[in-house]
Amino acid sequence: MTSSREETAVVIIGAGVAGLTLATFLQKSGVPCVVLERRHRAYIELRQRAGVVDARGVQMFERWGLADRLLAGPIAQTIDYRVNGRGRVFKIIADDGSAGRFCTQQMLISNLLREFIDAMSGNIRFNVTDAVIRNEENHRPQVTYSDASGSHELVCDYIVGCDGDRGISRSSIPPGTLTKYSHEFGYAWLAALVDAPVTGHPIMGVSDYGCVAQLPRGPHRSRYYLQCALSDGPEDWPDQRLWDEIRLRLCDKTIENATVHDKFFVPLRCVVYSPMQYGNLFLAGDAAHLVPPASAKGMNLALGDVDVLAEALLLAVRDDDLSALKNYSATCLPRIWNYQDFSVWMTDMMHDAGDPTQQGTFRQMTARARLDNLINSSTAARLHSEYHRGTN
Ligand code: FAS
Repeated sequence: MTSSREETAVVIIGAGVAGLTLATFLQKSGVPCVVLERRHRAYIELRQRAGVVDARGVQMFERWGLADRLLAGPIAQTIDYRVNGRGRVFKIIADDGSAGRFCTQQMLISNLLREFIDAMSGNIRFNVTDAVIRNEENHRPQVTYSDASGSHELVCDYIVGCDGDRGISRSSIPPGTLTKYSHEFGYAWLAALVDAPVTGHPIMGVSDYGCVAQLPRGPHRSRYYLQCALSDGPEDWPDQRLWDEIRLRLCDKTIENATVHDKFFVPLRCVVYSPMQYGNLFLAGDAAHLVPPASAKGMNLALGDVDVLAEALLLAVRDDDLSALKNYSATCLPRIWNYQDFSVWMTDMMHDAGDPTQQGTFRQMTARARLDNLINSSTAARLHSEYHRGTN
Protein backbone atom coordinates (compact mmCIF):
# COMPACT_ATOMS: atom_id res chain seq x y z
CA MET A 1 0.00 0.00 0.00
CA THR A 2 1.36 3.44 -0.90
CA SER A 3 0.58 6.87 0.47
CA SER A 4 0.75 9.95 -1.69
CA ARG A 5 0.61 13.72 -1.36
CA GLU A 6 -0.50 15.79 -4.35
CA GLU A 7 -1.41 19.38 -5.06
CA THR A 8 -4.21 20.71 -7.24
CA ALA A 9 -6.38 23.84 -7.50
CA VAL A 10 -9.85 22.40 -6.81
CA VAL A 11 -10.97 19.16 -5.15
CA ILE A 12 -14.56 18.18 -5.97
CA ILE A 13 -16.22 15.65 -3.68
CA GLY A 14 -18.96 13.69 -5.47
CA ALA A 15 -19.41 12.72 -9.12
CA GLY A 16 -23.10 13.45 -9.43
CA VAL A 17 -24.64 16.06 -11.75
CA ALA A 18 -23.14 18.99 -9.82
CA GLY A 19 -19.65 17.54 -9.37
CA LEU A 20 -19.19 16.26 -12.93
CA THR A 21 -20.61 19.38 -14.58
CA LEU A 22 -18.29 21.60 -12.53
CA ALA A 23 -15.29 19.35 -13.20
CA THR A 24 -15.99 19.38 -16.95
CA PHE A 25 -16.24 23.20 -17.04
CA LEU A 26 -13.01 23.61 -15.00
CA GLN A 27 -11.14 21.02 -17.09
CA LYS A 28 -12.31 22.75 -20.28
CA SER A 29 -10.93 26.01 -18.86
CA GLY A 30 -7.57 24.52 -17.91
CA VAL A 31 -8.15 24.74 -14.12
CA PRO A 32 -6.58 21.68 -12.43
CA CYS A 33 -9.15 19.69 -10.45
CA VAL A 34 -9.57 16.22 -8.94
CA VAL A 35 -12.95 14.53 -8.44
CA LEU A 36 -13.40 12.04 -5.58
CA GLU A 37 -16.33 9.60 -5.80
CA ARG A 38 -17.15 6.85 -3.31
CA ARG A 39 -18.95 4.61 -5.84
CA HIS A 40 -17.58 2.92 -8.95
CA ARG A 41 -18.19 4.26 -12.47
CA ALA A 42 -20.81 1.70 -13.50
CA TYR A 43 -22.88 2.37 -10.38
CA ILE A 44 -23.24 6.09 -10.97
CA GLU A 45 -23.85 5.53 -14.70
CA LEU A 46 -26.87 3.34 -13.92
CA ARG A 47 -28.45 5.54 -11.22
CA GLN A 48 -31.88 6.76 -12.36
CA ARG A 49 -33.25 10.10 -11.08
CA ALA A 50 -34.37 13.24 -12.89
CA GLY A 51 -35.42 13.45 -16.52
CA VAL A 52 -35.22 17.01 -17.87
CA VAL A 53 -32.63 19.78 -18.13
CA ASP A 54 -34.65 22.99 -18.14
CA ALA A 55 -34.13 25.87 -20.58
CA ARG A 56 -31.82 27.70 -18.15
CA GLY A 57 -29.62 24.60 -17.87
CA VAL A 58 -29.60 24.14 -21.66
CA GLN A 59 -28.51 27.78 -22.11
CA MET A 60 -25.67 27.21 -19.62
CA PHE A 61 -24.41 24.10 -21.53
CA GLU A 62 -24.76 26.04 -24.81
CA ARG A 63 -22.61 28.87 -23.38
CA TRP A 64 -19.92 26.27 -22.59
CA GLY A 65 -20.26 24.78 -26.08
CA LEU A 66 -21.30 21.40 -24.67
CA ALA A 67 -25.09 21.22 -25.15
CA ASP A 68 -25.08 19.03 -28.26
CA ARG A 69 -22.44 16.70 -26.84
CA LEU A 70 -24.26 16.18 -23.52
CA LEU A 71 -28.00 16.60 -24.07
CA ALA A 72 -30.59 14.87 -26.22
CA GLY A 73 -33.50 16.46 -28.12
CA PRO A 74 -36.12 19.01 -27.07
CA ILE A 75 -38.75 18.02 -24.50
CA ALA A 76 -42.51 18.13 -24.96
CA GLN A 77 -43.68 21.71 -24.40
CA THR A 78 -46.97 20.50 -22.95
CA ILE A 79 -48.21 18.99 -19.69
CA ASP A 80 -51.53 17.20 -19.24
CA TYR A 81 -52.89 18.49 -15.90
CA ARG A 82 -55.50 15.79 -15.36
CA VAL A 83 -58.16 16.03 -12.62
CA ASN A 84 -59.96 12.78 -11.88
CA GLY A 85 -59.32 11.64 -15.45
CA ARG A 86 -60.37 14.91 -17.11
CA GLY A 87 -57.37 16.10 -19.07
CA ARG A 88 -56.40 19.75 -19.71
CA VAL A 89 -53.29 20.39 -21.71
CA PHE A 90 -51.01 23.19 -20.53
CA LYS A 91 -48.67 24.59 -23.18
CA ILE A 92 -45.36 25.95 -21.87
CA ILE A 93 -44.91 29.50 -23.25
CA ALA A 94 -41.40 30.15 -24.62
CA ASP A 95 -41.28 33.57 -26.32
CA ASP A 96 -37.55 33.30 -27.03
CA GLY A 97 -38.04 29.79 -28.37
CA SER A 98 -35.59 28.33 -25.87
CA ALA A 99 -36.73 25.09 -24.38
CA GLY A 100 -35.65 22.40 -21.98
CA ARG A 101 -33.96 19.35 -23.40
CA PHE A 102 -34.80 15.77 -22.64
CA CYS A 103 -31.88 14.27 -20.80
CA THR A 104 -32.31 11.69 -18.09
CA GLN A 105 -29.90 12.28 -15.22
CA GLN A 106 -28.41 8.90 -16.02
CA MET A 107 -27.74 9.94 -19.62
CA LEU A 108 -26.25 13.28 -18.52
CA ILE A 109 -23.94 11.51 -16.05
CA SER A 110 -22.74 9.05 -18.71
CA ASN A 111 -22.14 11.84 -21.23
CA LEU A 112 -20.32 13.97 -18.65
CA LEU A 113 -18.09 11.04 -17.64
CA ARG A 114 -17.25 10.38 -21.29
CA GLU A 115 -16.51 14.07 -21.80
CA PHE A 116 -14.47 14.61 -18.63
CA ILE A 117 -12.51 11.34 -18.59
CA ASP A 118 -12.32 10.09 -22.17
CA ALA A 119 -12.36 13.37 -24.13
CA MET A 120 -10.58 15.69 -21.67
CA SER A 121 -8.43 13.22 -19.64
CA GLY A 122 -9.95 14.55 -16.44
CA ASN A 123 -8.74 13.30 -13.06
CA ILE A 124 -11.36 11.30 -11.14
CA ARG A 125 -10.90 8.73 -8.41
CA PHE A 126 -13.67 6.15 -7.89
CA ASN A 127 -14.31 3.85 -4.91
CA VAL A 128 -12.95 6.45 -2.51
CA THR A 129 -13.36 5.74 1.22
CA ASP A 130 -12.67 7.56 4.50
CA ALA A 131 -12.55 10.99 2.88
CA VAL A 132 -11.79 13.67 5.46
CA ILE A 133 -11.78 17.43 4.86
CA ARG A 134 -9.35 19.83 6.58
CA ASN A 135 -10.51 23.38 5.95
CA GLU A 136 -8.98 25.56 8.65
CA GLU A 137 -8.26 29.25 8.53
CA ASN A 138 -4.71 30.18 7.36
CA HIS A 139 -4.18 26.64 6.09
CA ARG A 140 -4.43 25.41 2.52
CA PRO A 141 -7.44 23.09 2.44
CA GLN A 142 -6.71 19.37 2.33
CA VAL A 143 -8.65 16.21 1.68
CA THR A 144 -7.32 12.83 2.79
CA TYR A 145 -8.88 9.61 1.57
CA SER A 146 -8.18 5.96 0.90
CA ASP A 147 -8.71 3.69 -2.06
CA ALA A 148 -7.44 0.35 -3.28
CA SER A 149 -3.97 1.79 -3.85
CA GLY A 150 -3.56 3.19 -0.32
CA SER A 151 -4.01 6.46 1.56
CA HIS A 152 -3.75 9.81 -0.14
CA GLU A 153 -3.58 13.52 0.68
CA LEU A 154 -4.74 16.25 -1.71
CA VAL A 155 -3.70 19.82 -0.94
CA CYS A 156 -5.67 22.45 -2.85
CA ASP A 157 -6.96 26.01 -2.98
CA TYR A 158 -10.66 25.20 -2.90
CA ILE A 159 -12.93 22.27 -2.02
CA VAL A 160 -16.39 21.88 -3.54
CA GLY A 161 -18.87 19.63 -1.76
CA CYS A 162 -21.08 18.04 -4.42
CA ASP A 163 -21.67 14.91 -2.35
CA GLY A 164 -25.40 15.17 -1.87
CA ASP A 165 -27.56 15.33 1.22
CA ARG A 166 -25.69 12.58 3.08
CA GLY A 167 -22.11 13.42 2.09
CA ILE A 168 -19.14 14.46 4.25
CA SER A 169 -18.75 18.06 3.02
CA ARG A 170 -21.58 19.76 4.85
CA SER A 171 -20.96 17.71 7.99
CA SER A 172 -17.32 18.89 8.00
CA ILE A 173 -18.52 22.43 8.76
CA PRO A 174 -18.53 23.24 12.51
CA PRO A 175 -21.99 22.82 14.09
CA GLY A 176 -23.92 26.08 14.42
CA THR A 177 -22.24 27.66 11.39
CA LEU A 178 -25.04 26.93 8.93
CA THR A 179 -28.75 27.61 9.34
CA LYS A 180 -31.02 24.76 8.22
CA TYR A 181 -34.47 25.64 6.85
CA SER A 182 -36.82 22.71 6.16
CA HIS A 183 -40.41 21.82 5.35
CA GLU A 184 -41.92 18.31 5.46
CA PHE A 185 -45.04 17.67 3.35
CA GLY A 186 -46.09 14.65 5.39
CA TYR A 187 -46.31 12.21 2.48
CA ALA A 188 -44.01 10.49 0.01
CA TRP A 189 -43.81 9.60 -3.67
CA LEU A 190 -43.45 6.08 -4.97
CA ALA A 191 -41.33 6.36 -8.15
CA ALA A 192 -41.59 3.42 -10.58
CA LEU A 193 -39.63 3.05 -13.82
CA VAL A 194 -41.76 1.06 -16.29
CA ASP A 195 -41.74 -0.28 -19.86
CA ALA A 196 -44.61 1.98 -20.90
CA PRO A 197 -43.71 5.17 -22.82
CA VAL A 198 -45.67 8.38 -22.42
CA THR A 199 -48.24 8.42 -25.22
CA GLY A 200 -49.40 12.02 -25.80
CA HIS A 201 -48.39 14.50 -23.10
CA PRO A 202 -46.44 14.08 -19.83
CA ILE A 203 -49.11 13.74 -17.15
CA MET A 204 -49.42 15.50 -13.80
CA GLY A 205 -52.59 14.01 -12.37
CA VAL A 206 -54.79 14.93 -9.45
CA SER A 207 -57.33 12.42 -8.12
CA ASP A 208 -59.47 11.91 -5.02
CA TYR A 209 -57.24 8.88 -4.34
CA GLY A 210 -53.99 10.82 -4.48
CA CYS A 211 -51.56 12.35 -6.94
CA VAL A 212 -50.18 10.46 -9.96
CA ALA A 213 -47.69 11.58 -12.58
CA GLN A 214 -46.17 9.97 -15.68
CA LEU A 215 -42.96 11.51 -17.07
CA PRO A 216 -40.92 10.32 -20.06
CA ARG A 217 -37.72 8.36 -19.60
CA GLY A 218 -36.91 7.59 -23.23
CA PRO A 219 -38.83 6.21 -26.24
CA HIS A 220 -39.82 2.97 -24.50
CA ARG A 221 -39.97 3.88 -20.82
CA SER A 222 -41.52 6.31 -18.40
CA ARG A 223 -41.48 6.95 -14.67
CA TYR A 224 -44.76 6.89 -12.77
CA TYR A 225 -44.94 8.77 -9.48
CA LEU A 226 -47.71 8.00 -6.99
CA GLN A 227 -48.49 9.76 -3.73
CA CYS A 228 -48.18 7.35 -0.83
CA ALA A 229 -47.76 7.29 2.94
CA LEU A 230 -44.36 8.11 4.42
CA SER A 231 -44.32 4.70 6.06
CA ASP A 232 -44.97 2.78 2.82
CA GLY A 233 -42.33 0.43 1.44
CA PRO A 234 -41.94 -2.07 -1.45
CA GLU A 235 -43.97 -4.70 0.47
CA ASP A 236 -46.96 -2.31 0.41
CA TRP A 237 -46.76 -1.82 -3.35
CA PRO A 238 -46.62 -5.08 -5.32
CA ASP A 239 -46.77 -4.47 -9.10
CA GLN A 240 -50.46 -5.39 -9.34
CA ARG A 241 -51.41 -2.75 -6.76
CA LEU A 242 -49.22 -0.21 -8.59
CA TRP A 243 -51.09 -0.69 -11.87
CA ASP A 244 -54.50 -0.82 -10.19
CA GLU A 245 -53.80 2.53 -8.51
CA ILE A 246 -52.51 4.06 -11.77
CA ARG A 247 -55.73 3.04 -13.55
CA LEU A 248 -57.84 4.30 -10.63
CA ARG A 249 -56.11 7.68 -10.27
CA LEU A 250 -56.01 8.34 -14.03
CA CYS A 251 -59.58 6.99 -14.42
CA ASP A 252 -58.34 4.92 -17.36
CA LYS A 253 -59.20 1.22 -17.35
CA THR A 254 -57.39 0.71 -20.68
CA ILE A 255 -53.91 1.13 -19.16
CA GLU A 256 -52.21 -2.28 -19.23
CA ASN A 257 -49.70 -3.67 -16.76
CA ALA A 258 -46.11 -3.44 -17.98
CA THR A 259 -42.69 -4.48 -16.68
CA VAL A 260 -41.59 -2.49 -13.63
CA HIS A 261 -37.79 -2.01 -13.56
CA ASP A 262 -37.37 -0.24 -10.25
CA LYS A 263 -39.34 1.32 -7.43
CA PHE A 264 -38.14 3.73 -4.78
CA PHE A 265 -39.81 5.88 -2.20
CA VAL A 266 -38.97 9.58 -1.80
CA PRO A 267 -40.29 11.42 1.27
CA LEU A 268 -41.34 14.86 0.00
CA ARG A 269 -39.44 17.64 1.73
CA CYS A 270 -37.76 20.95 1.11
CA VAL A 271 -34.42 21.84 2.74
CA VAL A 272 -32.02 24.79 2.43
CA TYR A 273 -28.69 25.32 4.22
CA SER A 274 -27.36 28.85 4.48
CA PRO A 275 -24.72 29.98 3.78
CA MET A 276 -23.53 27.56 1.11
CA GLN A 277 -19.86 28.13 1.93
CA TYR A 278 -17.40 28.01 4.83
CA GLY A 279 -13.82 29.17 4.40
CA ASN A 280 -12.55 27.60 1.17
CA LEU A 281 -15.30 24.97 1.08
CA PHE A 282 -18.32 25.54 -1.18
CA LEU A 283 -21.52 23.44 -1.25
CA ALA A 284 -23.46 22.81 -4.47
CA GLY A 285 -26.57 20.83 -5.33
CA ASP A 286 -28.23 18.47 -2.85
CA ALA A 287 -25.39 19.08 -0.38
CA ALA A 288 -26.94 22.56 0.11
CA HIS A 289 -30.62 22.15 -0.73
CA LEU A 290 -33.39 19.61 -1.50
CA VAL A 291 -36.67 19.96 -3.38
CA PRO A 292 -39.36 17.33 -4.00
CA PRO A 293 -39.37 15.67 -7.48
CA ALA A 294 -42.86 17.16 -8.05
CA SER A 295 -41.13 20.40 -9.14
CA ALA A 296 -38.53 18.63 -11.33
CA LYS A 297 -35.98 21.17 -10.08
CA GLY A 298 -33.53 19.07 -8.07
CA MET A 299 -31.06 18.48 -10.86
CA ASN A 300 -31.68 21.92 -12.34
CA LEU A 301 -30.96 23.77 -9.08
CA ALA A 302 -27.70 21.81 -8.83
CA LEU A 303 -26.78 22.94 -12.36
CA GLY A 304 -27.68 26.52 -11.41
CA ASP A 305 -25.20 26.45 -8.50
CA VAL A 306 -22.47 25.14 -10.80
CA ASP A 307 -23.23 27.90 -13.30
CA VAL A 308 -22.29 30.49 -10.66
CA LEU A 309 -19.47 28.55 -8.99
CA ALA A 310 -17.58 27.65 -12.18
CA GLU A 311 -17.32 31.31 -13.21
CA ALA A 312 -16.34 32.34 -9.66
CA LEU A 313 -13.60 29.68 -9.42
CA LEU A 314 -12.22 30.71 -12.80
CA LEU A 315 -11.93 34.33 -11.64
CA ALA A 316 -10.28 33.23 -8.40
CA VAL A 317 -7.78 30.77 -9.90
CA ARG A 318 -6.99 32.71 -13.07
CA ASP A 319 -7.21 36.35 -11.99
CA ASP A 320 -6.91 36.07 -8.21
CA ASP A 321 -10.26 37.89 -8.07
CA LEU A 322 -12.14 36.44 -5.08
CA SER A 323 -15.20 38.73 -5.27
CA ALA A 324 -17.54 36.26 -6.97
CA LEU A 325 -16.48 33.41 -4.67
CA LYS A 326 -17.07 35.58 -1.61
CA ASN A 327 -20.59 36.29 -2.94
CA TYR A 328 -21.34 32.71 -3.99
CA SER A 329 -24.09 32.09 -1.40
CA ALA A 330 -25.56 35.59 -1.76
CA THR A 331 -25.73 35.04 -5.53
CA CYS A 332 -27.32 31.56 -5.40
CA LEU A 333 -29.74 31.73 -2.45
CA PRO A 334 -32.34 34.14 -3.95
CA ARG A 335 -32.80 31.78 -6.94
CA ILE A 336 -32.88 28.75 -4.64
CA TRP A 337 -35.60 30.31 -2.43
CA ASN A 338 -37.57 31.30 -5.51
CA TYR A 339 -37.60 27.66 -6.67
CA GLN A 340 -38.26 26.41 -3.14
CA ASP A 341 -41.37 28.58 -3.25
CA PHE A 342 -42.31 27.12 -6.66
CA SER A 343 -41.71 23.59 -5.35
CA VAL A 344 -44.00 24.15 -2.34
CA TRP A 345 -46.62 25.78 -4.55
CA MET A 346 -46.50 22.94 -7.09
CA THR A 347 -46.42 20.12 -4.53
CA ASP A 348 -49.25 21.58 -2.44
CA MET A 349 -51.37 22.20 -5.54
CA MET A 350 -50.90 18.68 -6.92
CA HIS A 351 -51.70 17.01 -3.58
CA ASP A 352 -54.22 19.32 -1.90
CA ALA A 353 -56.35 19.28 -5.09
CA GLY A 354 -56.59 15.51 -4.75
CA ASP A 355 -57.14 13.44 -1.67
CA PRO A 356 -59.10 15.69 0.74
CA THR A 357 -58.11 13.63 3.78
CA GLN A 358 -54.74 15.43 3.73
CA GLN A 359 -55.70 19.09 4.00
CA GLY A 360 -59.54 19.04 3.88
CA THR A 361 -62.10 19.96 1.23
CA PHE A 362 -61.58 23.73 1.44
CA ARG A 363 -57.89 23.41 0.49
CA GLN A 364 -58.91 20.83 -2.14
CA MET A 365 -61.15 23.40 -3.85
CA THR A 366 -58.66 26.28 -3.62
CA ALA A 367 -55.94 24.06 -5.09
CA ARG A 368 -58.28 23.13 -7.95
CA ALA A 369 -58.92 26.84 -8.52
CA ARG A 370 -55.14 27.32 -8.81
CA LEU A 371 -55.03 24.57 -11.45
CA ASP A 372 -57.91 26.18 -13.36
CA ASN A 373 -56.00 29.46 -13.30
CA LEU A 374 -53.08 27.86 -15.13
CA ILE A 375 -55.40 27.03 -18.01
CA ASN A 376 -57.64 30.11 -17.92
CA SER A 377 -55.23 32.96 -17.06
CA SER A 378 -52.51 33.90 -19.55
CA THR A 379 -50.62 35.71 -16.78
CA ALA A 380 -50.62 32.63 -14.55
CA ALA A 381 -49.63 30.48 -17.53
CA ARG A 382 -46.72 32.77 -18.37
CA LEU A 383 -45.34 32.69 -14.82
CA HIS A 384 -45.77 28.91 -14.64
CA SER A 385 -43.92 28.55 -17.93
CA GLU A 386 -41.04 30.63 -16.64
CA TYR A 387 -40.73 28.35 -13.64
CA HIS A 388 -40.80 25.22 -15.80
CA ARG A 389 -38.14 26.69 -18.02
CA GLY A 390 -36.11 27.89 -15.05
CA THR A 391 -35.86 31.37 -16.49
CA ASN A 392 -37.40 33.62 -13.79
P1 FAS B 1 -26.04 13.58 -6.28
O1 FAS B 1 -26.70 12.92 -5.13
O2 FAS B 1 -26.57 13.33 -7.65
O3 FAS B 1 -24.49 13.18 -6.33
C1 FAS B 1 -23.71 13.13 -5.16
C2 FAS B 1 -22.52 12.19 -5.42
O4 FAS B 1 -21.65 12.25 -4.31
C3 FAS B 1 -22.95 10.73 -5.57
O5 FAS B 1 -22.36 10.18 -6.73
C4 FAS B 1 -22.42 10.07 -4.30
O6 FAS B 1 -22.05 8.72 -4.52
C5 FAS B 1 -21.20 10.95 -4.00
N1 FAS B 1 -20.78 10.92 -2.60
C6 FAS B 1 -21.56 10.99 -1.50
N2 FAS B 1 -20.81 10.93 -0.37
C7 FAS B 1 -19.52 10.84 -0.78
C8 FAS B 1 -18.27 10.75 -0.10
N3 FAS B 1 -18.22 10.73 1.24
N4 FAS B 1 -17.13 10.66 -0.82
C9 FAS B 1 -17.16 10.68 -2.18
N5 FAS B 1 -18.34 10.75 -2.91
C10 FAS B 1 -19.49 10.84 -2.20
N6 FAS B 1 -35.03 15.37 -9.28
C11 FAS B 1 -35.90 15.60 -10.28
O7 FAS B 1 -35.96 16.72 -10.76
N7 FAS B 1 -36.72 14.59 -10.76
C12 FAS B 1 -36.68 13.32 -10.26
O8 FAS B 1 -37.38 12.45 -10.71
C13 FAS B 1 -35.79 13.06 -9.19
N8 FAS B 1 -35.73 11.83 -8.64
C14 FAS B 1 -34.88 11.65 -7.58
C15 FAS B 1 -34.80 10.40 -6.98
C16 FAS B 1 -33.95 10.19 -5.91
C17 FAS B 1 -33.89 8.83 -5.23
C18 FAS B 1 -33.13 11.24 -5.43
C19 FAS B 1 -32.21 11.03 -4.25
C20 FAS B 1 -33.19 12.48 -6.03
C21 FAS B 1 -34.05 12.69 -7.10
N9 FAS B 1 -34.13 13.91 -7.71
C22 FAS B 1 -34.98 14.13 -8.73
C23 FAS B 1 -33.27 14.98 -7.28
C24 FAS B 1 -31.91 14.77 -7.96
O9 FAS B 1 -32.01 15.02 -9.28
C25 FAS B 1 -30.87 15.61 -7.23
O10 FAS B 1 -31.32 16.93 -7.09
C26 FAS B 1 -29.53 15.60 -7.96
O11 FAS B 1 -29.11 14.29 -8.05
C27 FAS B 1 -28.55 16.45 -7.18
O12 FAS B 1 -27.31 16.32 -7.78
P2 FAS B 1 -25.98 16.39 -6.89
O13 FAS B 1 -26.05 17.54 -5.98
O14 FAS B 1 -24.86 16.28 -7.87
O15 FAS B 1 -26.04 15.12 -5.92
